[in-house]
Amino acid sequence: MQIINARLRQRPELFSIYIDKGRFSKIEVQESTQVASDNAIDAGGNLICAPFVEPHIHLDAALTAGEPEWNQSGTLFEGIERWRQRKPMLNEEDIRRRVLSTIELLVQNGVQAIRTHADTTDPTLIGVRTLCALRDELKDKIDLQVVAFPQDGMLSYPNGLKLMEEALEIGADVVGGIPHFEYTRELGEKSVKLIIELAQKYDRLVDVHCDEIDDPNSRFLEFLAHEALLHDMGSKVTASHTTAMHSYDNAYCSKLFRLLKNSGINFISCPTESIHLQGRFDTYPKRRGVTRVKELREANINVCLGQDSIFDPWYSLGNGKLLRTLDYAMHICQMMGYQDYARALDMITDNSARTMCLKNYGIQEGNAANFILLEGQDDYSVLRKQGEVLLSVRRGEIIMQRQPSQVITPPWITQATK
Ligand code: 17E
Ligand code: FE2
Repeated sequence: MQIINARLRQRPELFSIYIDKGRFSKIEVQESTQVASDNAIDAGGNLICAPFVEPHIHLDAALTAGEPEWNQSGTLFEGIERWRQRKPMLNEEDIRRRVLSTIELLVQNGVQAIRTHADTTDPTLIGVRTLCALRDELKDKIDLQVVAFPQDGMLSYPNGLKLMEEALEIGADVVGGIPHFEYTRELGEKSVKLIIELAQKYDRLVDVHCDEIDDPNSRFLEFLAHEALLHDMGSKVTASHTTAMHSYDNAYCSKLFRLLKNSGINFISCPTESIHLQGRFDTYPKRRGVTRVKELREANINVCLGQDSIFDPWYSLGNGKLLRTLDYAMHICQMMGYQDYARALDMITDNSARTMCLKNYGIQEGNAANFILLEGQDDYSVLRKQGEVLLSVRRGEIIMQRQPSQVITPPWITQATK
């Protein structure tokens, strides 16, 4: 396979990209625009980019909004309650159908790697079983990581710890947790210690729903980061959401950032989800409840973005488009400075790949030939246009292709802009 007239991020030139046996074999600068031929894909001057990565989504709950009841208050806590009502109705067929249509939506929008949470606070563990089975079945098509996630609490749900361990025996890739939702602070801290112990015992990654609340006193993040530092496993540990950080005192935050940096842990923010679920107990002024993405980036701490939900008890919109999630983040976290545009796409590509510890990721000779083609000739135009993903190639094979949309405008404007 050969791609011609391609642009790469942060490079003004046109490139030809050659693929052999599923790998990038040669990437070279073109002297001028090449004429399209039958055996090459013409990128038309558009941007070739590493595939989008979805590092945080709950596929087990996707497409269940309103079943059996709608989340009326819009809070995280009512979402958990509505999901608790839905859980007894789960079965393999139901989960497979919803997960596969959500993955299809993600693939249509340029995603090639997904980290999904699977609720372990269900005595049947049907979500964990089904998602681990799908991960294995789809392993040549998409990278799927499964987080064993104790939605109702690892230590506050009957047999929660035993179920977590069973999920790891079944084969979940990542140990999850929800310390801010455990009944007490002590249980929350104890749960974090256990998460780290389990990750070491089973040699797994860690991704904790951490301080997903507007309470400025929810400080499990410092505990998690310290544990990661102590055991020298920061690169394998992720703190998701950390929305309480929005409400932390600035002086505390300044001290906290030193630990965060030293620990080397990763962060995932889900800006569309958090702007919707948080701030619900405020009147006005109303907090945004999104973690300090801009400040984390400025401190050179790895931070990436996820969608969290697609039509589930917590969030009833969502369309699989990470460019939309990124657009929200740039608005909510006020990241529209000149330098921000150059680095924005990192938050749905490279940074997420690093969080998931993906190997072989990126457009580089020798790496697996995984990439997408975006509408726009550079980062800035892609971000501003919010265009479609035109092509997705995995190991040298096309897995998704879209015709660019054509718009017909009236002659008075066509002539005026000539
Ligand atoms: N569960 C949770 O604890 N938090 C969330 N944001 C979602 C599920 C979607
Ligand atoms: Fe989540």
